[in-house]
Amino acid sequence: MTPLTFSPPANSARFPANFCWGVATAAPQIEGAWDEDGKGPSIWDVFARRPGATHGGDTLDVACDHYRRYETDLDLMASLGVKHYRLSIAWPRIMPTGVGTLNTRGLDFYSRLIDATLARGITPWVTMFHWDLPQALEEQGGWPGRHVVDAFADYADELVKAYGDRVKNWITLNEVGVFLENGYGIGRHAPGRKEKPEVVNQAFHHALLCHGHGVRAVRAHGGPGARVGLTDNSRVTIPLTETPEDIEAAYAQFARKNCRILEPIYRGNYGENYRALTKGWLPKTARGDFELIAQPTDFLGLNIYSGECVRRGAEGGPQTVAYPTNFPTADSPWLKLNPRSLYWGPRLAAEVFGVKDVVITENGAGYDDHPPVNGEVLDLHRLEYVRSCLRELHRGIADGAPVSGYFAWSFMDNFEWADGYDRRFGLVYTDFRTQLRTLKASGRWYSAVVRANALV
Ligand code: PNW
Repeated sequence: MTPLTFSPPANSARFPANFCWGVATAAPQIEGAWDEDGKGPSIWDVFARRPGATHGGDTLDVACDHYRRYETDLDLMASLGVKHYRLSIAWPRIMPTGVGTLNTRGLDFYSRLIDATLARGITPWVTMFHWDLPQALEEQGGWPGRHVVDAFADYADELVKAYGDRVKNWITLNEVGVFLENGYGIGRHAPGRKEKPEVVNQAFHHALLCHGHGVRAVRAHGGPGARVGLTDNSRVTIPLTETPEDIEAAYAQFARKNCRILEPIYRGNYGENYRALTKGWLPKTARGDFELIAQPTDFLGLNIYSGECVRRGAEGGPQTVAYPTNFPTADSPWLKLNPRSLYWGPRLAAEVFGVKDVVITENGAGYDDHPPVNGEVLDLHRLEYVRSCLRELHRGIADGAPVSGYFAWSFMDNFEWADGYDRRFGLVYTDFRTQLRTLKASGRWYSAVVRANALV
């Protein structure tokens, strides 16, 4: 038999020209140097010290020591061929108590980091807030209090004034739903509070206002070509069967499940779904709130790891179908391995809320990888899952989903919040004792995908 020829990549696996391939991290998860150069404590610095708050009592004190090692970390990133890097700025480095005097040494650090990124031909995408609220603001009531909004407005102005000449891609807040539900609802994340739903929903309103101020700040000081969006962990509702009935059910359920964030941002009000959820209760608002919240943005960032399955129920309405308890997950039990979420997430955002440009700002898988053997970490589980996710993302783009970029979470293993250093999401393995970095099999594969602009 004549041998088959294979000339990768197949056309069916190509991504659009100019597709943005990147990697993502967040300041509190990688930087360490928690009290250096004038940085104030964040709610996570304080929370992690509470007995039992994190796995093994892990703290953010050292993390990946990226504050000192950023040059070599960026060298490694550049060697992968990645051209976009999503990073976050630690508010308590810029304003140690959340308000007032700027900390010059903190400002200088990010100035050097941004320059070092650009010097390697990598475009920075900067998240203004990735969960590390200055502890001083928490002591005045935290997110449920409206003072956070004024503080954030000043902070956002200062960031865009300081870096807007070099940073053109801004993300206001990361995953409002996760940091508020976990931090103020169930108490699993900082600051560890368990408040009534009304208090949590009021905090949501304040976070939306902060998003609005982030957009306002970018429009005011961002200069030519500046773009801004929110990053949301929208609940992705996957039609159990891709038939008209189940797809319709998935659309209805998507609108309901995401009504606290996407309704006010894309429709400028708390609508029917919101009132149904809160049984008519509405947050305290002030004049002008919705003008601020619903300002047009340039893209929606979606962090997609998983999704829930929806079908048309017996009564004709949408029904979420629970996963069986033995449905496959990553080592993070919440991460049900359902790659179809990457097909449906962008489509639903576009078709239900009219989003014109979606950027996948995080996707990945948390596993307890084994330490390197002969310099290799063979994380085939992560590689295969992320590959399946990209296959579905590609199918979505082919069907018209407006997706312009994808960031892998995460560049390197880091502080995984309540799971501490136990749970790894990196394309690069971090030895937290020696700070040695080892590129995993998934990282080598991802680099090939980025270089080919195609699935390989
Ligand atoms: C995101 N869930 O968090 C965060 O943006 C990252 O900082 C984090 O490291 C990463 O995903 C991995 O966890 C999430 O329970 C935390 O569905 C929890 C959930 C989703 C995202």
